[in-house]
Amino acid sequence: MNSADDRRNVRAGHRNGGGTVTGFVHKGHSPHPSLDDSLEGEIRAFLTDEDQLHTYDDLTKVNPVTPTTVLKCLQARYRVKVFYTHAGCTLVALNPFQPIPDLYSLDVMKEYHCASQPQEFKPHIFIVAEEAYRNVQGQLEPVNQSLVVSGESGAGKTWTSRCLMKYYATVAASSSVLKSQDTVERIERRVLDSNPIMEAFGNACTLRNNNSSRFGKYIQLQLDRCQLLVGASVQTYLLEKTRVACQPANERNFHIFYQMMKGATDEQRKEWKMSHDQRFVWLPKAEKTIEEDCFHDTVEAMVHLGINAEKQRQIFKILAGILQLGNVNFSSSTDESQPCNLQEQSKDFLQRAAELLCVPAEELQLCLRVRTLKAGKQSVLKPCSQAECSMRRDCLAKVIYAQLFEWLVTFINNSICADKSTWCNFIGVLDVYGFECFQINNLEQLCINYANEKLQQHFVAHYLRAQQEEYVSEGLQWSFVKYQDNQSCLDLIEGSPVSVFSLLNEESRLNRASDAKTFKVRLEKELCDNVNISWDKFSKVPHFTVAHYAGKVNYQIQGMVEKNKDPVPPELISLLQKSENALLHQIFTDREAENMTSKGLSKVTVVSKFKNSLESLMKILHTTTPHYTRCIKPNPDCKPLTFKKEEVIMQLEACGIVETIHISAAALTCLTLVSQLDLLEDQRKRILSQCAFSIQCCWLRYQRRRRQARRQSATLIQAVVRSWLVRRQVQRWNRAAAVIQNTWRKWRDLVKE
Ligand code: AOV
Ligand code: MG
Repeated sequence: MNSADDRRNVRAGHRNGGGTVTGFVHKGHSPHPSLDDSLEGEIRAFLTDEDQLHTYDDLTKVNPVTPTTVLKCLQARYRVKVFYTHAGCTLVALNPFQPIPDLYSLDVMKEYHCASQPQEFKPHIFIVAEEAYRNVQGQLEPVNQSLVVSGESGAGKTWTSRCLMKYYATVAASSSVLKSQDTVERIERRVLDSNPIMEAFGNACTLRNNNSSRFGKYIQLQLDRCQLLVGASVQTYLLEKTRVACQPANERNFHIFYQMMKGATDEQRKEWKMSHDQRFVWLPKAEKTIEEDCFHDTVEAMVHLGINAEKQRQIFKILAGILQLGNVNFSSSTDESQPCNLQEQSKDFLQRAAELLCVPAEELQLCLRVRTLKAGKQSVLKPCSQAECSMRRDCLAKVIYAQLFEWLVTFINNSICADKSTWCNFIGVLDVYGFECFQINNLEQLCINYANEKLQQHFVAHYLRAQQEEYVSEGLQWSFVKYQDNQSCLDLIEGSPVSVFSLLNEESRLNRASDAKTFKVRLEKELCDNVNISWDKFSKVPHFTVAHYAGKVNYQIQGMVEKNKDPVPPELISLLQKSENALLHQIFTDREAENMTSKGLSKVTVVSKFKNSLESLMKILHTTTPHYTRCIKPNPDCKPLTFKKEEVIMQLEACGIVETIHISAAALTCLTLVSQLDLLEDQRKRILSQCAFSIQCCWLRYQRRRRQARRQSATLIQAVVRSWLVRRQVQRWNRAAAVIQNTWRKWRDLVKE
């Protein structure tokens, strides 16, 4: 809908009593010549009513719906510490950036859970939770539910999903059912305890968020026939493993390393070969975050999930080994036929790393410095350059960490997943890494932002498009609200035959040293027609810019192909398979690990694997009823209770909140109409005119012609709608609206006679 239409419709609604009819078509000339002026006036009127702004629980009630009015309303609510607001079918959650006492207490949970109409309570994440919980049972048959939490990095997705999990662990607790063995913790507890472990190993402090998730997570909470929580299963997506060996400036490694450094006992320190003042290259210092104080909690959670003391020892020794490995450096070799030597001060670190990883030090050193090339049945040893040695060292750390993470997720699943025969439905909670745009972005950000594009598409497809199409099929005259369809951006990234991913994969399969410039030339040549990609001709660094739904992001090409190949030299895997650390040995001898290398290259590229896993996720989401929560980050510096308008408006626009409100507002109007049919004549007239502008026009025309028939006809509408509703038990708003329109037609014909 263009802006003129938009305003016209808004006006029509306002003139007739304050409801919004935004979205309904007004055909014919406008009765008001200076629409712009009057709209301005209305906005002013709305905005001067500042005292009342915070009382709008649902943004669909804001009138007129414009980015400015929506923003004002959210700001007013934020000022009085109200952080949740409905936006039709979605919930907007503003991040307070400080703990709010009693907002998520047990009593509050109970209140929402026990209410007969929770949606009449103040907006809260628990309303969404409760709605999904009640929906699971379904009217005819049970329906799985998904809670999709989105928003940019630091907006509050992980926090929100934790709240959701706590809610279900409380209201759906199988309270009296204690597991047969006393030693086994209750299932709700174990499900919740998966969080601190996964956050310790998968979250890190970034420039955007001190506790930023560096992996995506979809957790399915399994419910039995009585709707009690009997288990859960976690699916994770692409851990940003490069962080282990390389942290962007002013960012940090994964929390677990800091937790170990801070929380270790003297005995553990001795075992891990780290002194109090030990400096590790891979543990950059940044502003202190509370996450590092949680070692005890992490260990406790491990115990609850059944990770015994011996396994824990093995895990921490592996992690300590990784840290030592980070301090190993190589000197450059003058003779190319000779491998680079270890720097003198690195010898101790290498020795310690080998001891902690339980592999022979000699062999570890050899693996890092010498490449084995297979030529037929013969092996040729080739010394590595200084850069190659460092790359192999980093690669070793990354592969160990990533496999350890996978092992943990599998372990958690084994510990919390219920037997298929015991559960029948699930509520899924999706928490992925939020949209990111840094100074330097690479394959990691491309994947993260691609995941967010996918989710946005799911939202658009599922809600905005479906809702509008339904209106049309119901016979409502509906002017399509323009929403941002991100299909073209997704085509650019993942489409076929040519896209960034397909070219990246081709380049990765060519077994040649990757060259950023060549790749850039190919991108430019093959994708020049796509409006979502651009290049700064004057930039010295090869890069490309993608126009995402949430903003433009510059991606640096250097290193992208290599990251996509993610090669693991087979010598490293063989070395780890020999480890005497039982856990390390185990995770590298299972089938998965064997698949990992083929002539030293991963068979499946990083983006292909990621694309496949996201597609399976989308398939699951499509089989469930989704509920959307949009987390908004009110300021870029994570400051408590600080609301920056520019920051918020950008996020509102990017995720299509205003369009969502427009569409929902129309449906809401119909609801009001139907539910208030018992009102007096003139009130009804007002509501009717709110329903659709077309109805209103007809009503006025009719009124002029035949005043006397009015009462009679209105009664007729009421009767027809009522009987229809009763007969078909229709509860859906848009159906009701369609009925009203049809009735109107009948009524009009009647009047003509
Ligand atoms: P994210 O998950 O959306 O970012 P988080 O959920 O980690 O963001 O939230 C960031 C921080 O905001 C948290 O660590 C809390 O300190 C604070 N916070 C969020 N929601 C609330 C709330 N409701 N009440 C109090 N504090 C809150 V990322 O994982 O970076 O995409 O990748
Ligand atoms: Mg997060």
